[in-house]
Amino acid sequence: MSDYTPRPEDRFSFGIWTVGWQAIDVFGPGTRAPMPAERAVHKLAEIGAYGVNFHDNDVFDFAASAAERDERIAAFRKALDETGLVVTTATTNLFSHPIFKDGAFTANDRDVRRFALAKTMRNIDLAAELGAKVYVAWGGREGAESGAAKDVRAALDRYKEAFDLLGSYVLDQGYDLRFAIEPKPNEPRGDILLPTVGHALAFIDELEHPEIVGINPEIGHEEMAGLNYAHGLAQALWHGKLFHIDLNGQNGPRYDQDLRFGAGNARGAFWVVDLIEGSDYAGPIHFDFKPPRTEDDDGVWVSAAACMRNWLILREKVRAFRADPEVREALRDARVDELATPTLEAGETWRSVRNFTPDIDALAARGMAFERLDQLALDYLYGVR
Ligand SMILES: [Mn+2]
Repeated sequence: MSDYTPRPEDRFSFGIWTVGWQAIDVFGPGTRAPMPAERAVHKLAEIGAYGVNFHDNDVFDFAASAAERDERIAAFRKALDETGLVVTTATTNLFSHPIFKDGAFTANDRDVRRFALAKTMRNIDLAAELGAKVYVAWGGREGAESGAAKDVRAALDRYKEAFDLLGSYVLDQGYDLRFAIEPKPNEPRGDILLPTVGHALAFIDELEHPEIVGINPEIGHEEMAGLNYAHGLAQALWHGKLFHIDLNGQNGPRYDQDLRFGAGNARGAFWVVDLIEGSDYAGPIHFDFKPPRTEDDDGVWVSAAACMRNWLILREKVRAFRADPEVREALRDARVDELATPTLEAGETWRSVRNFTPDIDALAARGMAFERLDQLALDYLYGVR
């Protein structure tokens, strides 16, 4: 029997808001009691997590007085000290309060934008103090439901202005902190700005401090747009921009399901683990899921533990897949390694291939043997190999 016990070296982390979600949705009130951040920290430590990620308002209320804020942060910090859990990541809630109904950094109202920057800088101070290395920016309210209401090019100017300012702030303060933009196509806004990995990567190139801005792709968000999450991760790695990951489960293009990791698109999850295992990604293995509304407190911890368990199960499977001699042979037959060979020899130019004529009929007739390779992966995933 395999051992799927999570260990600190697995670097599993959870958002405080995931297990703390009261399951309030658009059709009804919460089904679970509010959970103070310190309880989430203690319970996450019990089930084997290594780190946590928090929004400012996961720890203290939006309307908290200075004294209440200090008291809530002290309780959070005490729980971190007692458990040894690491704060890997932090972020700002720029979406719940009605002031952010038209967005934060790209709200038409200038005072809202200025307040959003202030709120973010205050929480960056706390993030740095608690040792976070990544600061996530999910712009869920940055967008529109209608055409004329949002000048998208002006909104992108303001979005850039915000990241340029926040980048300067982090550098001026000497914080060891990098930003990770989290793309999402829609929900809560009808259309969100920076909707996919590709949009975000192109945006980062336009910033003043692009070296400290990367991305935080989420499985559900990419799959809502019908995209291949593992391919998005691979491109982010190729650009040197995979600063963080948000793992969960999703069943194709529909509302954001936030299922536990490994539920939803299981085949996609297999390739995600395979990619990360074979990469130099060294950040947290972070879960951003929501225990379904059907679950009580026990169910919350069952689903959180299952995120880690499913990662470890899939990790065992992808390692066995990669070590299998028959897989290695199938990879060769599929000529996967040949893609790593540059198309031109050293010293060759376009002149070398301008008149290149291969045996066209032979190449056209040659099978690629991809199905055998893919079935070997499915045999591992389905547990028969
Ligand atoms: Mn989500």
